[in-house]
Amino acid sequence: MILRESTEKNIYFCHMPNIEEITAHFRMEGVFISARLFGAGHINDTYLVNTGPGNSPDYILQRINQDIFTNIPELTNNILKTTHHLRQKLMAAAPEFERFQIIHLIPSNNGAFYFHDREGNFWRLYHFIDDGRSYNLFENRTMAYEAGRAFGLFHFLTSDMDPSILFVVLPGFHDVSLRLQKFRKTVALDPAGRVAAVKNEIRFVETRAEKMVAIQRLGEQGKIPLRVTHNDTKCNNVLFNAANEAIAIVDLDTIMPGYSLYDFGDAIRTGANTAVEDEADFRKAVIDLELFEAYSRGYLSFAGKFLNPVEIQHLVFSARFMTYLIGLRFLTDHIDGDHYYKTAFPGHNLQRARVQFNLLESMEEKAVEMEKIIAGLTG
Ligand code: ADP
Ligand code: GN1
Ligand code: MG
Repeated sequence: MILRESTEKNIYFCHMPNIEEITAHFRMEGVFISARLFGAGHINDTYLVNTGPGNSPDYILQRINQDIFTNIPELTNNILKTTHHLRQKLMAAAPEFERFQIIHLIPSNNGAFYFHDREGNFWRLYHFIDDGRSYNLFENRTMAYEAGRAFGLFHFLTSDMDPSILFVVLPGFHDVSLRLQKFRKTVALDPAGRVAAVKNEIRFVETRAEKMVAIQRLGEQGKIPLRVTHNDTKCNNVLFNAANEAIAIVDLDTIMPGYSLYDFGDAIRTGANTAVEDEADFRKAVIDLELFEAYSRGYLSFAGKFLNPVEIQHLVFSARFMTYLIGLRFLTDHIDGDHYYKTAFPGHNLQRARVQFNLLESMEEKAVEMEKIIAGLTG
């Protein structure tokens, strides 16, 4: 047993698998020296693998969460198709983009880009971006601007890709009607006996439910296009160098067809927020308009070139929508007994949901200012 290193809470325990044996199945340079748990993701098990001698590269090894991702060959194909496209486009782009790195998968010995072990686990290896750091909150406007540029560039470079060539890794991932159905079913079943204690949160969800289908409706009406989207644009999925420049986007599991608004909204939810996602005092979580302006400016410096007017009109709403949706998912998981997200203590998911709901309320209060900021940037 080892203690999981996490920037969130240092109290996740898990068994340390035999990393040396697993990495031997990949075409890795250098010789295995050591490995440790790494990062603060809620989904996969992530290890930093050090190799030797001397300057031989380090790697990120991940056990992909199979409870969530059930078709790993197709998921891997999505990553390969998209990273290949991004790399080709970046090579042809202006030299100022040279600092952007596209993470790449290391082939396994049999030529696949994952290794399926005897216990049925799927493993993959990425090269490690060693000058990249991730943050659970942006510390200044430069970082928010840079993250906005990184996701804007991602959308821009993939805007000529046909999203239908991608596999739908998680059907209905951002489908709020489905999420509400699951929520209501879970509330009715009350499997962990937690419903009575979260009546206020349930009311909070229900009073906003009807309005939240707006983006889905725009899609159904053909007013916004399906694009190649990342679908998990939270701030710790961007890596920064020491000069606070964004140098890579990670966590590519959820790349699939989606709406640009989902990616924009999810990034604002975490990147223009004054508190971490599981802040104990949820009142600290409010929208920071300066970070919002900076992210939007960075994003629109690329996305302004191809978003349609309806997408632009709904940018501010998308931040409220994604904050609602993720709050709803945290609350559902809490009521369900914590089966989806990794948790470090009882009530962790409820704490996360409350942070989202407080943040959403502050976005509702600041909606007019947020609209003015977008109007000023797109004017
Ligand atoms: P999860 O799906 O569990 O969030 P991620 O793929 O986001 O897993 O990985 C967890 C963390 O590991 C990221 O937030 C980032 O800090 C770090 N990370 C992931 N891939 C790389 C990489 N190739 N180079 C450097 N750091 C990485
Ligand atoms: C998960 O993998 P990670 O920790 O970056 C989740 C996202 C949520 C996020 C909330 C596949 O992201 O959808 O927005 O937690 N990823 C999946 O922190 O469910
Ligand atoms: Mg992640």
